[in-house]
Amino acid sequence: MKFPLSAACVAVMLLPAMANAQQPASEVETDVDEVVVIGRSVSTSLARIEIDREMLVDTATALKDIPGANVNANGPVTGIAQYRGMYGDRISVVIDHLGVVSGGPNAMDAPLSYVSPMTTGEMSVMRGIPSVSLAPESIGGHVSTQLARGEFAILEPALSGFVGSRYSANGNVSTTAGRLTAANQRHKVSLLAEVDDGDDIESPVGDIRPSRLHRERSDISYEFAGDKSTLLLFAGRLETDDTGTPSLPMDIRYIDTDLAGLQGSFEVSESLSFTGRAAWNDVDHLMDNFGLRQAPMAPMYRQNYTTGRGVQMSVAGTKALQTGSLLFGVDATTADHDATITNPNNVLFSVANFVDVERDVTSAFVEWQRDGKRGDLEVGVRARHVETDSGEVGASGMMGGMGTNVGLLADAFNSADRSRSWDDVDAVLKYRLRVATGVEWRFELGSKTRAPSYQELYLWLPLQATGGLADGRSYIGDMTLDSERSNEIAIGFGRDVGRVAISPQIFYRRVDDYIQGVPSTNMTANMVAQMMSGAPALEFANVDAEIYGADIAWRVQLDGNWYVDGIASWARGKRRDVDDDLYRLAPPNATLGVTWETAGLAVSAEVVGYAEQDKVSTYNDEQKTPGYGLVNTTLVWNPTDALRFETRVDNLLDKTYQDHTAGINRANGSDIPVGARLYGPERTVSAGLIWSF
Ligand SMILES: [Cu+2]
Repeated sequence: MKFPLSAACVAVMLLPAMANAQQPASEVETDVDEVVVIGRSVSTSLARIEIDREMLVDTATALKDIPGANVNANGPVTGIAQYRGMYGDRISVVIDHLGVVSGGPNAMDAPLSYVSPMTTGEMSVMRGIPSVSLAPESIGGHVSTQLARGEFAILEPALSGFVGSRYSANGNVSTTAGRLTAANQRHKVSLLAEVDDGDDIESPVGDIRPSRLHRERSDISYEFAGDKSTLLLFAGRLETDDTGTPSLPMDIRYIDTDLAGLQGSFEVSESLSFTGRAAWNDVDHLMDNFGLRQAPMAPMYRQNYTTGRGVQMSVAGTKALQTGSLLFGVDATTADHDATITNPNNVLFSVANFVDVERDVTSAFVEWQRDGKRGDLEVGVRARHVETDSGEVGASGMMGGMGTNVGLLADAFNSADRSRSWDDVDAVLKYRLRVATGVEWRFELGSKTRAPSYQELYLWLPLQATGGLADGRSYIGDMTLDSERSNEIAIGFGRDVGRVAISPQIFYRRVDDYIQGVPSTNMTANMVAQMMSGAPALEFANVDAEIYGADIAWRVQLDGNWYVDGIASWARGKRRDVDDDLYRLAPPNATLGVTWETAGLAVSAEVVGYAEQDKVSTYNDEQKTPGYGLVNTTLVWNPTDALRFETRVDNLLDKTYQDHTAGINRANGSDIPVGARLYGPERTVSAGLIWSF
């Protein structure tokens, strides 16, 4: 791991090291070598990317450089993490070790939208099955990010930081950020700020409207590093304004989020230490279907004001054993959600979309890790209790039969018992066998669960508020849903000897009670959905599914300055109970890069190939997507230690292509027809300059 060497830093790094309790220290040290120059790394366990070095606007985009991972992008800064065929709420995403409560029922503020790229340090994805200690709910995968809050002083108190800006000609997209850190060896105060801005992006077939963006993110923090204890206090703010989400029925008018938290660690003795964490966030969000895209007729204007707020807390202990360690902990999260749809042209129209929705999670885990001479073992169990509830809903201002039917749906919802709870146990077993120096095998077994999301339970009126599915269909929830259970096996191989590093893995996930939409049998809901959207409703239901596939990262050092590297990912998802494919899986894809680097200069070219995605779901009429290949180039030049100059050309050959996971255009007035899959950006030249001090 690339930890700064100062004692203070080591002390501060206790925090992540303990949260990474998840991966024992020995594992980190002996992991297959990871050199992070531009983008990809080869790793058998934790695949990392240094986000602040990537020329990105949406941090989630970097997932495409991690084997098995991808992103469902509904707009320029709304990337939803996908890993091995699962996405959305199935993937745990943490910022500084804790989750964040999204305020948008369509994940317009997906967790990764809270980490602006230039002020984010590392993003890592746990390859394979996430350890139970990593997060309360992590059925599909675990993505960890950290804000880059600077370092403690090594000797004298000092000021440090950076200012930098990146600019892309396509859409005038800019990211500008700075950090100022005042620190001595024990105390550190850090200020971070980033502004991301852009107009509509151009594709070879025309402008993608609306794809403009504006996001401001700031964070102030204080850190203390003692001999036996550490403390971090932070407060931050995210303001996203007038940002397009063309794959969704509405666009972001604003997302205003306050975030705050504290984390501390304490070493009780040489062999026992504790970490405590708490974070709070509060989201105010407005979206509409008329402000940024071509507006519909006056009676069809819709805006949705939504809020989300919650607290996440955890206390965890690490006990060093003679050969290994024991981790244990408890955590609790609360999340509240409300959403109200109105029409500014009709004061009578109002839909209580979500009312006083609560989703609270408490859980406890134990994880035992044994470090053997040749083999390391990890056994973890987590028990989890999830409670949800919703207030009474209703709607007004709808005429005739529509009003009557909506009233019937509201009455049925309000008279049902809406208070639900689920008790589940997750278990993970991992074994790593070192065959020889730099060569290892990994065997992982997991049984992971997920209780339903609030949308899957409490969407009472057929709407597209589905956590960002963006399939254009209206859904209703089902308050009787069971938890999903995914029984999984993953087998991996790692070899890092001489010039060649390689880390292939294969996996199989058998998911019982997998939650997805099925045609609704609710006649009233179908009538309402037909009138509002022209198609009957889908209803969230427990079905059975399986996902299998393989992914690999590799790298070959050719000589002193040259290397080639790449990743490849393949995931296939099917229903087991009927003959259908799972929705919105990234097609098989591979990236091949060639890099030439010296001390101050690195030049890289890559070919990115995506196969056709013809394994599409019929239940929601998913469209197939043709395959494509792209060429991108990057140049990074450090004329001095303090200066970093970057330039990048994306889609060098100006190919016309469609990214399967970017979704379908839902916005009128774009150059891309409504109902057509969104096109990728045309040739895009970017440049950036960063000065560190
Ligand atoms: Cu929204």
